[in-house]
Amino acid sequence: MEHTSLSKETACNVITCWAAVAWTTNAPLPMEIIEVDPPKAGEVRIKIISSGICGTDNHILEEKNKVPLPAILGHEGAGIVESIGHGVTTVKPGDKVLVLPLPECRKCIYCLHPRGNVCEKENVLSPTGLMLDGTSRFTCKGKKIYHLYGTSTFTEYTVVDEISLAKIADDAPMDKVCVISCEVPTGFGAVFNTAQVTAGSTCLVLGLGGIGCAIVIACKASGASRIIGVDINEQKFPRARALGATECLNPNKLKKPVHEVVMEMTGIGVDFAFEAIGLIETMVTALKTCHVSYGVCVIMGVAPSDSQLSFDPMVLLPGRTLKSSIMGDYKTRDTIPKLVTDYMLKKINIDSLITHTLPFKKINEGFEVLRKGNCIRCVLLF
Ligand code: PAD
Ligand code: ZN
Repeated sequence: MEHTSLSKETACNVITCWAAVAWTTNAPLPMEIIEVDPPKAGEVRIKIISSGICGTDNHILEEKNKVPLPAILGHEGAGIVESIGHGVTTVKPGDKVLVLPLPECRKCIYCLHPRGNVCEKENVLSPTGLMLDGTSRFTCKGKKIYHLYGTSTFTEYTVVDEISLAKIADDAPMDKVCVISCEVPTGFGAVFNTAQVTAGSTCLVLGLGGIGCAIVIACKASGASRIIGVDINEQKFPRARALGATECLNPNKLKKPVHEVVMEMTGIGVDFAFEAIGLIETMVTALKTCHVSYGVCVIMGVAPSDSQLSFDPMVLLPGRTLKSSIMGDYKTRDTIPKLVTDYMLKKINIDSLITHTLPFKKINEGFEVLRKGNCIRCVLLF
């Protein structure tokens, strides 16, 4: 038998449950009854307990980033293992887990490289929306529904490959730790791993949403003496200031372009600039705002599908560095459980990154408050 499990009532059976199905873009997500197949070999079925709404989910719904549809979105989730497929060894039913939008197979050349974190098993640049065996575990109204980045958390139950899961501590607070699936490692890793921000440095953070605010926290923890935050939505400023931003700018209220204003404010440009919006114009702004000789620009924002980044190469020639990373350069399965433990030991604070919680069925309200409100991260509770 291919499927083995300890959860006797539901294991081996198709589960019928509620999910928010993205049939199309630029429309609210309808709640639908879906069927979730049992996990096949190497797969795990999870009952989702909480899920964050990430800017990337919003980009997909606003059609900026293309993925196969209809799909169940959401990639930042905490849950409990309901059943496991044949050969799964690292988790068992009842375990608390985080889903990982970037898997770690620990066998491919990327995973075995000391710095590699983009496992070759997941095609991050062109997502298939399917499990590793090339099929889907979701159906709705007789139609196949795609997965998202091997995760899909806007559903009461999901199925993921074992390599896209991290077992976390049994006493982890499940209403909070979902943001350690994506928001926290992306922002913290951008600062600690990708940029390696130094004490006393000046940092610029473009975009003060979930990722930008996680970057602000990590810049402060690294000892940055000046952290300039930029956002067109001033409702984001109070939280960013509370987390460590020393100044906040609204580009729409400036008489000059942001890079000129920051050059004047600093005299020489910033040591580190982070783009956490996902627009090519602000990526170029981040690059031009760095110190001409030793400035480091890190792009975290996901640019619209098929867009092209263009700038005068002389901007780089004197020595500026342009970098980028996914999930903060962390090896996900190895590091994310440690971030959960660090949080539980109060070594890192993630509570201030969660500004809103809503019941799962109010997911569309969550997207609204992310788009227009003072939301840093909205966590859906199931
Ligand atoms: P978010 O929607 O919470 O934050 C984006 C912020 O940018 C909001 O506060 C907006 O008001 C602000 N903004 C929008 N346009 C502008 C503008 N023109 N100038 C200044 N500010 C603006 O999203 P998020 O923080 O969850 O995600 C931010 C980006 O990071 C987004 O592109 C997302 O796709 C990307 C991301 N990358 C990774 C990765 O691993 N690299 C992981 C997760 C998210
Ligand atoms: Zn994300």
